Amino acid sequence: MAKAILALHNMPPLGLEQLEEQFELIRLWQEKDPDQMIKDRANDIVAIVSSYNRGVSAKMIEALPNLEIISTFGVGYDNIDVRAATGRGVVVTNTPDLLTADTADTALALLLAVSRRVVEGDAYVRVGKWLNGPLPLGTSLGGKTAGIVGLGRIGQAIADRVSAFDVSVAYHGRHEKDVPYRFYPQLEEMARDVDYLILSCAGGPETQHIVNENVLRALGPHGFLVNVARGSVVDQDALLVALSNKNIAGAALDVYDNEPHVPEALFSMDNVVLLPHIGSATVETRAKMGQLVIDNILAHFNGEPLKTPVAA
Ligand code: 8YV
Repeated sequence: MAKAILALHNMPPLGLEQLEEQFELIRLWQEKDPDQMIKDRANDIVAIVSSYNRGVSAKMIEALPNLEIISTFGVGYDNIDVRAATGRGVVVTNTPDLLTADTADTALALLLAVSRRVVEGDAYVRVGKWLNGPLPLGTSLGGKTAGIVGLGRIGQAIADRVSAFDVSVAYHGRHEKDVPYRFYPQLEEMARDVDYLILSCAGGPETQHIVNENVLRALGPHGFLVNVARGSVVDQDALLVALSNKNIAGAALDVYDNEPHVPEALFSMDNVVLLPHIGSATVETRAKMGQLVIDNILAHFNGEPLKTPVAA
């Protein structure tokens, strides 16, 4: 049996070539008929390389009888059916830690951009509006409070960074932690008390639409939403209504419901900043993430301990 790796996604800047030393590589995005390719090679596929926008369903796992490992290019694995994988004895690995700093930096970039009208200001200069008068005033960060949803590794790194800007931190999550920040068991209550609601929690059914109409109303007309987590955490329709009615001050988003599709209604709003899911998108970090994806696969087939298995 030929041992093949099914890559659902490329991993720039590193690429997948190292895997070709030991395995045949199926680059699915280059295939004319991806479904047929998977059917034809079902018995040969022993590993999958996935990513946040190319997930692995129970159906796919079931269709690949010799699958042993799913190695995902990212920290989030909400689009992988880990239960189905574990049930079949398939191991799942991800790339935690490496992308913590870059993703927290992205949250800070969004926070600053939306508060100080950075993107709007850039356009203002380019199109010559400055000649007619100054940009409307922005909002200070200092002295404000940020409520972080999900104080995991990325959330903690965001807390460290906003603290340096003299922003107080509160957090909401499943458990209270041993940290010097106020814990809110109720998200709506936290939203009422903070100026910035920053989302850095995992996606998946537990956090689906936890930022709903009530939470946005509680955040209020002076509150900003920053999302570097998953689009699924926010009820996107409720967000569109809150933004267009100015029920919240603004939103800065890196992630959306149906990426790369972004609701067009957002394009014309000057109180939003939109990024194309670039939380971890730096040359340095993506190279390290790619290497870890490869190292996990090689460790598995060499009978060595996995570097970063996800908890089943
Ligand atoms: C992606 C992410 O992994 O880590 C995650 O969960 O969402 C991102 O960092 C990255 O865009 C590569 O697929």
